[in-house]
Amino acid sequence: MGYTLAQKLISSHLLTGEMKPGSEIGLRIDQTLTQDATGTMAYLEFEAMGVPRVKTELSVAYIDHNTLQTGFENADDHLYIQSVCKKHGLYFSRPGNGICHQVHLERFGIPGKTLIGSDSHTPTGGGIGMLAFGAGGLDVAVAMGGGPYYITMPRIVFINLKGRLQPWVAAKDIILEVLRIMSVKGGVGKIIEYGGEGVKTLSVPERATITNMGAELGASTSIFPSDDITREFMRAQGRESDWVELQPDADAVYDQIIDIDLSLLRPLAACPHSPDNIKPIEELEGIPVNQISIGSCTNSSLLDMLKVAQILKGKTVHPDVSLSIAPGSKQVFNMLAMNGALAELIAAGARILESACGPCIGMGQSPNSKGVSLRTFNRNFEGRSGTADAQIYLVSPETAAASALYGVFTDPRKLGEPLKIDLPDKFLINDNMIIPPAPESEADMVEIIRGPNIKPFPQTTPLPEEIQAKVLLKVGDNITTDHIMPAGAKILPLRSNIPAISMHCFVRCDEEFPARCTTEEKGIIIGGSNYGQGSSREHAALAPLYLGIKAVIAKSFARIHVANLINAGILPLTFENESDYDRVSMWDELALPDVRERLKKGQALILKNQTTGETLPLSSGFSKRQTDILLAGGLLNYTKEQN
Ligand code: MIC
Ligand code: SF4
Repeated sequence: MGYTLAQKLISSHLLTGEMKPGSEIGLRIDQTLTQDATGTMAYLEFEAMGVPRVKTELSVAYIDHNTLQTGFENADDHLYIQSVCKKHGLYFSRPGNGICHQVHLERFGIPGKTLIGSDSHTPTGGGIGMLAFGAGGLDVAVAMGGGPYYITMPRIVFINLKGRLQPWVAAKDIILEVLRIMSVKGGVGKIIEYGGEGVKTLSVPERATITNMGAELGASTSIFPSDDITREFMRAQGRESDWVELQPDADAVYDQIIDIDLSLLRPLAACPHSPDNIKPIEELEGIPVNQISIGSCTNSSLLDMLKVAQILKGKTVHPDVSLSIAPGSKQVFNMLAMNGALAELIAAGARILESACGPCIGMGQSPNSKGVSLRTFNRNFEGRSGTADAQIYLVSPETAAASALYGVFTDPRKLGEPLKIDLPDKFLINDNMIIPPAPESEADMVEIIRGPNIKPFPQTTPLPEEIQAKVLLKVGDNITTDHIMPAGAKILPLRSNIPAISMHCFVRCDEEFPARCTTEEKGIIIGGSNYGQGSSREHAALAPLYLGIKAVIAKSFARIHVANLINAGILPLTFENESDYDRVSMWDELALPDVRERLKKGQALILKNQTTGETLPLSSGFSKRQTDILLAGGLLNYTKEQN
């Protein structure tokens, strides 16, 4: 029986475990990336491990999230990360150089290599055939130190693309269709592999839009084969020598096959407030639009920007619409400037933003009250834009640009003549905003610059014999990390300061939560299904840790978040019977008797609800390694114990 493409890459990087779905495997990691909002913590953790030089083939730190400098905090973080890179052997991508995933694809990604990044959209690299995972900062720190990255061996879904897209239908519409079919939970425990004749009709930036937004399926990662189109892209980036061909075996066996006929797709939108709430644009046509934002790691390639420029050329943005555009990288920005497309965007009235995440993470451009905002981004969770009652829709650049002209939801197909865009044979290559590390011989002389906002990683203690605590919060299904640890211009600058950022934990669901935790000193959170979907931010585990949360008991968890909870030493437990969720209420006094002993012996855990007198069975299903991490009180303690 042959291997699928993902299985091939897993097998060539397998350090521990068996490739049996559901069992834990450890992978050798070739490359890592971080961004600044998760990076400071990751590097504090890396420093705490005491490894002098990164042991990966390549590690890069990007500055793209916290580029709005309304105080000293973000700029201090940038300097801290820059000095860490210099000393410990990483490349540093300066603010202004672009969004991590876009720049990594352009300048560093290599087909067939493994990549983990402290950002959930790291699977963008799957667009050129990388096996790329989003991970918590601590997992990235361990990988930089040469340690394996552990995941549960996923099942493999094959998405068989047939035919070719009709004019005005985009790669974004393909991934929105996949989200419609599978939902935000549908990818959990799975790798999504794309193949079929239709793949040959998709360029690398289009493939990367699709793998990027696979994160919204909850998938472990997504991947495309590496073929002649990949080769052309690598050649145009001056990196053809890094290209290798990668295809699945002809007799590969998949766990699930989904057929999508590209020629039948229409322009789609993800409606508020979930990326899987999909409707065709035809059904939304005519709804007035207040704001449009084009950019983010999903849709900010040169191809996307050139499409938008062609649509806006010689026209003016509708008077009721504010249109902002952020090119994904300095390369894209510079090429737009050189070929005149930037002038067209400016002339049409677009508000040009720097090459960064910007509005996607609530760093500016929050919509007006109850505003309707169309965005080419990947997440439309409630409140993420910075405006609590805004209505955010996720659409293709074509739909965004067409709607910008008419001021209402507009099906781009009505714009007539198809767009014609040729990607260049050669991209503009100028890596002057990427700073290489100091030579190893000079590393000792480099001083780490630590601003006053940078506070150490919170202390953890080994798991006690028994946990007794009250329910301090009960939430429903699909809680995102944006609920748990909101981002945005006010809160993001506190990413290096866990005590301060903790005071914003869960405030979007319950303003009193941090104060309640401070008074009670310890507590338990009850969650519904898919708890912790979305971002890889480990702050969604570290803030609860700081606030004294000992366990989260939910119907089910999202992949990266559950790993972050374990790494922080917080027990992520699931109800054996989902309906038992209803048997626990806010303020109930709960106990996890003999939890340490039971975990150690691999026995089932039970939950005693002392308020109702009921005993409820729990499932945990931890691997031996995860158990040891929890017993030690988190991955840092565990790693120190191992050394
Ligand atoms: C996001 O899109 O939510 C982020 C901001 O890029 C996060 C990382 C973070 O919270 O810093 C992600 O997707 O992992
Ligand atoms: Fe940045 Fe948005 Fe991409 Fe996250 S999803 S990395 S915030 S552009």
